[in-house]
Amino acid sequence: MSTSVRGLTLWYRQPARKWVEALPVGNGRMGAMVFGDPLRERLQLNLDTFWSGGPYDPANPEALEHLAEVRRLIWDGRNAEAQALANRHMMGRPRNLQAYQPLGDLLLDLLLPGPPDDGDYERGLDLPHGTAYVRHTAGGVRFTREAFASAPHRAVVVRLECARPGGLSFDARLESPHPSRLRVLCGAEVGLSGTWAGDGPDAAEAIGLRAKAAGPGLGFTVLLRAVTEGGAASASASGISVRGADRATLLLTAATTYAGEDADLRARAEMDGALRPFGELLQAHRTDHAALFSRVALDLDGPADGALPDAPTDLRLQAVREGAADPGLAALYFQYGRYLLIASSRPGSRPANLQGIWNDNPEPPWGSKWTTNINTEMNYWPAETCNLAECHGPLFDLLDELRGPGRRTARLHYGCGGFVVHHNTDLWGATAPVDGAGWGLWPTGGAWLSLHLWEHWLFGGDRAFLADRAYPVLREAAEFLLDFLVPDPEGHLTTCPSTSPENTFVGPDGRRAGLTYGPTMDLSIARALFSACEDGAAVLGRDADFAARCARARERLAPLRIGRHGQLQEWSVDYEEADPGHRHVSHLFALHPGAEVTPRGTPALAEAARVSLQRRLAHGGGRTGWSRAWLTNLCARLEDGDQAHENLLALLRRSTLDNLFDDHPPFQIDGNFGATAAIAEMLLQSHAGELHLLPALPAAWPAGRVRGLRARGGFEVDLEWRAGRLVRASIASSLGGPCRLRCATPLETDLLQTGPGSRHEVRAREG
Ligand code: FUC
Repeated sequence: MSTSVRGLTLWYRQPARKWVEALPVGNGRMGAMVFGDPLRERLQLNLDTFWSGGPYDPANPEALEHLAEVRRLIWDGRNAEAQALANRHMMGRPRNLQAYQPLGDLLLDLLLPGPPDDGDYERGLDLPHGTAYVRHTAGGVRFTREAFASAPHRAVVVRLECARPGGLSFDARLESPHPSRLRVLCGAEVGLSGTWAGDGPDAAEAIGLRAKAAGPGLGFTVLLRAVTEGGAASASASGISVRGADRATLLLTAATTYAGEDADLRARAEMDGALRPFGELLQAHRTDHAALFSRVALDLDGPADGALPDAPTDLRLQAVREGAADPGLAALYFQYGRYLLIASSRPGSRPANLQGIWNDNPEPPWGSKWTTNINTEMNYWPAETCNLAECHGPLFDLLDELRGPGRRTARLHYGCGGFVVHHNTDLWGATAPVDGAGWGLWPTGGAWLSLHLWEHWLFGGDRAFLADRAYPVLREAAEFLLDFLVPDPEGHLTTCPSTSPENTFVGPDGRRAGLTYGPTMDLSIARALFSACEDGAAVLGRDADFAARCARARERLAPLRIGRHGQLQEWSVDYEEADPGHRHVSHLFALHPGAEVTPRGTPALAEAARVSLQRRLAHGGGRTGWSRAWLTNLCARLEDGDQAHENLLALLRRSTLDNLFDDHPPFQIDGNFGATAAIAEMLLQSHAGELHLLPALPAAWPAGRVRGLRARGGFEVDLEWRAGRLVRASIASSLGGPCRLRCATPLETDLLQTGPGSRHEVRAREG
């Protein structure tokens, strides 16, 4: 294997003993975790539409009658009482949402000619090809396996090969934690069909699960088909047996009843589509995967003291945990983030949830759902900059689906038009406030999600997308806020009730609370949303009156404020922070992912943001993986490359599992995506109306190259740098128009006049 391919491979000298050591493959819809044991292979399987429960709407018709009183208590500074009242009357019913479910397992018992030979084992995940592999010998005979999830053929494919003709024998089984039954469908095919286990207390008890919803749960079907070359395959009630084959291909397809379809028929149709020669499946998968993956290349060079760049990934990571510098590992982590987004979010699939699409637990942490007060958005931070704009699509589909229930929640809970989404949602489109008022009564989730549509437009400049897809959603999110905003005691417009996600303060009554008015994040989101509506309406030449309303409201919003510690205030009132090291840094939204605060545009506020960030860190902040990833992005936006790098190192050292999954703990995928975005943000920024090249280059990466990063305005950028200075940049424009450049290295020019389809080479100025 060439070093460059190995450089983009996660690899190990032993099989996975635990789920978080297994390696993920996915096609957006289906996911599998590949363990790689020579004797007993396990692929733990997921399908994006397999969730607990059934259709429901937690919106609470009683909420509205208590709104005025909750607001009054907040204006009176009785925040804890307001929160208690809201907890009693304003929360969704039920209070907890449904959870993403594991589908089952493919288990292979291999009949080897002898015990696996010592020291001749390797498994890995080849990121450029999108395949997991296992290679080993047993009794001197070489065995190889390859697994991938094909998006074009909508199937998980496992290929088994053996160097000795006729030497391949194994038994394949399907299992599920949910009540299910296996059927023989033909000579070499079995099907496992079942229903979500929480469907009835008996079934739930059987796997130790609380029954969560009455009514029928989702049904599912997994089909397994063996195609052998040489030897024979036979299906029985216990699975498929393959004996004496040279090679075998296993095909897995799956479906649920979520879309109202018959799962058997749907899985059958998918299997019919996937029944192609292995070579054709592999070729189609590689072409499809590479079309996305290969758009971006990154090499980071720098001091690598103590690094083990040629060692297996777990040992390489361990060296970093023990203090090694390893720029190549950061580059691998970056590409892994891109790989994970490709694998968990594809056109037509559900968006990546808290665990992407990989979950083995019927009671996963936080339901493995979509948490919209940071986690879901963070999952999509790399989508545009890291050249995977298509992978953003599932998030837009989710937003479309949430608008219906979100309108109902807006009306029932607040008497408002437009649509609202609170801090969590699930497969059934729940939009009501849930869990507890201190976290859940946060009405700006829909507005934040909608801004992702605006970003997609800013990067790609697709006018039809803006007109048909983005603007109508942005407008409706803004309509909710226009109705919901109320004057605060100073006469500014504000959100009330709301919370600064998950953080608490000491209220004027001396009691700790989370519920208040005007958390800074809400106001920044509102400003960004109103601006997007104003700009969108102007581009499209429509809705002048509505845009004017947005502008008037925006001007009346409470401004960003600097508080008693010199920090960017987290709430409209400069409360005493109950937990100054809290993991959320919501009040810094204006710096990232927002663009309201920039070092040159608003230096005083940028300095206050820096103080806030330092305060969080000084009090033990950044404890979770995603929190670290956010801090890394924020440092990049402050153009502090060394601080950004330190946070990235902390993420690798303290919050990264051996399979390079982000560790909240437990595993949560947002940190992978957030850090991937942060690395891009360290190399290129475009949120301030110019292309800033190498805005936050750390001393740890003095030399490197990147190809294919995207910037707002339809630009694609390649960069090369040495000794901490830019050597050359190549900028391709899809839309044309002026392009202003900024770089710490003086450039030959800082203004390009681009045309659609043009490419421009820019070099550092001599001398
Ligand atoms: C938010 C965070 C937690 C966790 C959960 C899924 O509640 O505060 O840390 O990430 O989402």
